[in-house]
Amino acid sequence: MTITKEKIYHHLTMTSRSFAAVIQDLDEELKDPICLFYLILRGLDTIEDDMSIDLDIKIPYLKKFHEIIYQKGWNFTKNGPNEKDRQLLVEFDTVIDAFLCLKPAYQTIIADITKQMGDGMAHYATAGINVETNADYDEYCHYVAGLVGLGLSEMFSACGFESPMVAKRKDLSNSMGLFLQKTNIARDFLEDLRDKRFFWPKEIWGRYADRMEDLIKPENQAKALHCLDHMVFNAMSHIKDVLEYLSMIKNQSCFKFCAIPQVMAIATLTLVHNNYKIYTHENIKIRKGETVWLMKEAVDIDTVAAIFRYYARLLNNKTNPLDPHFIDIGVLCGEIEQVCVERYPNSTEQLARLNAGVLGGSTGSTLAAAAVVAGAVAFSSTFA
Ligand code: D9A
Repeated sequence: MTITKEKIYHHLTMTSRSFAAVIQDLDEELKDPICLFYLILRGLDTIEDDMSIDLDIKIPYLKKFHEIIYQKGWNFTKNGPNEKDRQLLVEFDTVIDAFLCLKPAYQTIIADITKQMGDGMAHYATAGINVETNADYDEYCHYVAGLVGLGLSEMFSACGFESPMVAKRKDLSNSMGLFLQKTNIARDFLEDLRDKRFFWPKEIWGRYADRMEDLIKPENQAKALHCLDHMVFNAMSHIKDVLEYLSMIKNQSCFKFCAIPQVMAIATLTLVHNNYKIYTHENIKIRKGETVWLMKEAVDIDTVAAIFRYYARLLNNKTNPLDPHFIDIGVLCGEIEQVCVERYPNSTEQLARLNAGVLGGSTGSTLAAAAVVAGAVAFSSTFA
């Protein structure tokens, strides 16, 4: 048994860097179930992702994955040699052994979400990922990310750490996934374009270009930035739900587990906003020091609300006044500020502390201060 466990956490650290540490900080009751949920979803993803596997082979695996996780000894060697998490599937029998040791209640939640996600992926693999409208975009993100939020919420409520209301508010759980996924989709435009994966909805990019590929042409720079800011605006629509979800989470380890990815997302979205590098460079990431600062601060709802206010202000200041969504983004940022002041009044005091720390460099976050400078530079360049 302990041998299986070592293997599991080895796979976890191999597949994700910072998120592995966040999972390992969870209370004992949820650590293994959530680690295995993560690895199983990662396995499913690794089959879906691999364009070297023929569809007639791939689709049955996607549809049956929720049964495969109960089959002792199963593994998968059909991934191409360059697939990043190939080894996880080669040794998937170790994941299955550990999954079968979980309490049945957790097994059921994981299998149920895996079934729904596998069906969704099979559908998009067959029909092609054709994201026309904003509703299509929300639907796609629901299958690949919103369902994860739903499953985790069910686990939180099932173990009694959180109220049954957390599992009941599926709308809010869904938004937790959509905010993360949409931030990544905005950030990863170039990488996804290179891999011929088109996630941006035509309802948005169609206003700025005839073909999505045209966005990277230098002569279309202004339109491309307007389009990017529209994608940022679309992602921001989930922030109020995210804050409401986080305000329901009472268990300290669950709170940090949920809050850290969300504060990383708002920091990333702020970096992406009005940033032409999205179209010229892959791997746009927030600085390591900023990540460390966020992981340290995201401890309670008042501080998290302060972090959202902090980034909403930075983000708002980065909008080009000539951008078609200048006012829309301003209104959303104002609403975030308003909701926080109303529901989390102590966030004002936390915000003052964060600002003092960043400017004084006293939180050991000189890199966060650098982010302020970068924001100011980006702001001034909007007028250049
Ligand atoms: C999550 Cl079990 C994810 N996804 C994430 C990571 O956070 C969410 C995949 C599997 C699981 C959980 C997550 C965390 C906490 C609460 C959540 C939640 O809902 C209530 O999911 C919504 O991104 C992937 C999806 C977005 C598709 C769901 C965070 C993560 N961060 C990466 C950072 C990066 O740059 O990708 O994985 C990392 O640290 O490697």
